[in-house]
Amino acid sequence: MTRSGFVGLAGRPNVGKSTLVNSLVGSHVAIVSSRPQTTRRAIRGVATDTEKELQLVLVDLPGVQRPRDVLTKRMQGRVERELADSDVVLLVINGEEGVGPGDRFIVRALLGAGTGVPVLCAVNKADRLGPNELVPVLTEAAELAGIDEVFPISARTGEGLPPLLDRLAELIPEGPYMYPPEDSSDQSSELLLAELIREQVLNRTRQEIPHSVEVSVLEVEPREDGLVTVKAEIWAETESQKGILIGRAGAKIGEIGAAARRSLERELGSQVHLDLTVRVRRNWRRDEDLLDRLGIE
Ligand SMILES: Nc1nc2c(ncn2[C@@H]2O[C@H](COP(=O)(O)OP(=O)(O)OP(=O)(O)O)[C@@H](O)[C@H]2O)c(=O)[nH]1
Ligand SMILES: [Mg+2]
Repeated sequence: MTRSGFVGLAGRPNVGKSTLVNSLVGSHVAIVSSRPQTTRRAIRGVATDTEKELQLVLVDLPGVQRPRDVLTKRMQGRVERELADSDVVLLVINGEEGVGPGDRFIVRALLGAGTGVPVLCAVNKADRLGPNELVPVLTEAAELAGIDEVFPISARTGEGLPPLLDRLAELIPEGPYMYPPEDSSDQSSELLLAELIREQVLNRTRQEIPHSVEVSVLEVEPREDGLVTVKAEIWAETESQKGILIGRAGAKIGEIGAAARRSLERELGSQVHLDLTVRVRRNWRRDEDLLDRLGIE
């Protein structure tokens, strides 16, 4: 009998939830950056082990934060619904920073929701800590009310993942696979490509720019000679942000474009011609209809 179920990832921004999803799925399904609030949508990463007849559907979620605008309010609403619908919640903590008020807030919210969903805790970035630094964080995490089990892990190196996986597997109910075993995520190909482009923007911009940018893929066209043409827009909210994204004599957009093209080529396994334009879309973060169409709900 197969088992299949949802593992919801809860945690503050930047603790490594998306890195962990990629590591468990074994491919780059969720974008990662050193900027907080990288993830905007609930992305399902699918990890199927046909020998063990087990499918974990890892629900990567935006980091829990105080909403600032319609965009972040929607992101939080989605987090709450997804966590309530999970079979297991995995609270991810940044081991480098230890347990803080933000983590306590999330735990209280999880318990307060009264869903009865079991909550495990992963203390991430263990690769950055010596044993003397790790133990106190594990103890603090274990003392959080409602957390029974704590796993030290490194999403980056894969250290500590096997025992966590075994425990998750025990908590997943029997039932048919929810996704075909060969799938690695539920995203459309256009959305994944747009996210990969946004990842390169996040890696190369600072301050308010990462939060102000969205990417939309308009066209993906395989050509006869095997090359794939991808046409995409990078949205900024103001003319000045647009200027920064383009850079002096187009230097910044050139850099973003070159890195994004390499990333798309890895994903598509073919050569890519990437046609990028920067466009001002004022207040896209407040436009409810647009956010609906972007799948940020
Ligand atoms: N050293 C180390 N760095 C890590 C590890 N996991 C994640 N990181 C880094 O931490 C940063 C944030 O990682 P993400 O996976 O984007 O974090 P997130 O929790 O998904 O963040 P949001 O989407 O903003 O909520 C990136 O720079 C990662 O490379 C880890 O195990 N070790
Ligand atoms: Mg993320």
